[in-house]
Amino acid sequence: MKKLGILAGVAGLAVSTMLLASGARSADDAKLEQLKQQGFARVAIANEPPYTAVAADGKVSGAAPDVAREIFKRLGVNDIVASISEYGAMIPGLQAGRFDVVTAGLFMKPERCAAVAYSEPVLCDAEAMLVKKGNPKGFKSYADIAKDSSSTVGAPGGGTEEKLALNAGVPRDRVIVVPDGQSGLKMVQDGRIDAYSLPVLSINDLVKKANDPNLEVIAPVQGAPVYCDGAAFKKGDEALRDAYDVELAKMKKSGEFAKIIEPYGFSAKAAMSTTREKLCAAK
Ligand code: 6CS
Repeated sequence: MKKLGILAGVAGLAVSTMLLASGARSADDAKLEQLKQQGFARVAIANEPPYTAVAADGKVSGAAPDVAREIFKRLGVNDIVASISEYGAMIPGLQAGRFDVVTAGLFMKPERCAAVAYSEPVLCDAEAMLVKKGNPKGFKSYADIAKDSSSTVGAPGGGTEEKLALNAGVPRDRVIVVPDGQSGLKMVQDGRIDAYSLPVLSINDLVKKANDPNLEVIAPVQGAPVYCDGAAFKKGDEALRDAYDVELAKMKKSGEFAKIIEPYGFSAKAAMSTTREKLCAAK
């Protein structure tokens, strides 16, 4: 997997300036033209299957990058180059120009919708918790964890589950930031945290691969909404986002969208039954 240095950023800037001088219709068109010249779009991912995955040989897959790769191809951008990022660092990285787009299952929520330009919905999922077999502390919700002063829950830094646990009243020192799925799984197995929370499909993927009879999945987490992500573009790149949405809508209509995401366990119907407007307005 290639990481991009300052050079790519500087080259991108030079290309944009040249294209604007060449009469590209607007700065927005220049962005798509810049990506076409660059030959790839720099995407932020988390490496959390089935949303995003990086194989040992660096090959990037997962429902979010696969949809993005196909759409960018249709826009004339031949490939995507992925960088792994913590969820909490994705939006700052996008705003700093380190990525061209976040395609990682970054769920739409009002505060994120205010910070980026989301595409229409792509991947929807409920929340889950991984616990020891038998769910010894009887967790059904984040509030249950809050009520038990000896309990801890692990979640991604800057992620939705961390926010949900804190908002449910779990004190900061009992919400443990966990860098990735494998670490979260091990921490539950070793009893270092009482629960590890990720979206349902991510937890199910971890449990399937762990093949450990001493684990149990609580899904859905009571009181937690079903979220949907979208591709997240930098504010100012709305024309690129709109071009992306045109292709996404065509793929949803033709069935090609379902063909990409449903083998990963996602529902095309769920994404097609809601909109960015509704998700960004959700309380
Ligand atoms: O959007 C988020 O914050 C969450 N999305 C996924 C796919 N995994 C965990 C993360 O917290």
